[in-house]
Amino acid sequence: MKQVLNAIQKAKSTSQKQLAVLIDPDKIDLSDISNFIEKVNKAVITHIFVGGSTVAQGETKKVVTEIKKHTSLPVVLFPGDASQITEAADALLFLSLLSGRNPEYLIGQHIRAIPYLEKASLEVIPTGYVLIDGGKETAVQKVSETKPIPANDVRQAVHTAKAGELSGKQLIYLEAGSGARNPVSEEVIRAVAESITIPLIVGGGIRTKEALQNAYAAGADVVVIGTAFEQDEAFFEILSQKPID
Ligand code: 1GP
Repeated sequence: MKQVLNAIQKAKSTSQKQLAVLIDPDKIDLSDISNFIEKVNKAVITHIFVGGSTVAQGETKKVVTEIKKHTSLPVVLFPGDASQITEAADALLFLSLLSGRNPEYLIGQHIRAIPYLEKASLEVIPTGYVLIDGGKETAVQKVSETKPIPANDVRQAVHTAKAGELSGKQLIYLEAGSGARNPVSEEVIRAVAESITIPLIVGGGIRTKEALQNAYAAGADVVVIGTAFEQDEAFFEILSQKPID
């Protein structure tokens, strides 16, 4: 049963916008998780994504297990590599870095993931991951040794996302990179959203309610925010003041 994917597809079909908080296991203390998740539960958040570019072996499982003690929200792995896969989560974004030309992140890590997946009953969601230049070199770039699509190359972004859909991806994740100086532009989001029929996730550098609403208005179905919550937990309250349009 593809429960997490089905729920995202259903939300898209009824124009309900979704919001994921990204937790990087390397940046959160286990002892802070219950407090953090309490705020997540009160905010307008629909998913908890867990992952990072480089996470120590075993840390993701500990963090996911702790998160699950405090929430009923779906916990979705957003892993930088196969070693972050744990069946403690509900689903896995099985990411192919389509903007890059490094075979390790197009298929290599996927093959390495199989021994972990054979042991787990995780929902696996084929996801096309498209990195757009966010104005500074990001961890994804460094780790994957790939270049992002230039921020103004709308055509390349659209063609990459469309190729992902046609090759069977169930989601497209447009990413400016964690802590990006500039989020993905509304022009790129709009053009990509209009060219695909599968749900569109957008993340990287979104730090204000306005930027969040702009991403939704341009066609993002799910927005992912990590840094803004890490740096200022008051952001939860800002988002909770009024329902998201
Ligand atoms: C990173 O898209 C996510 O993969 C979230 O980015 O940390 O900049 O919010 P931020």
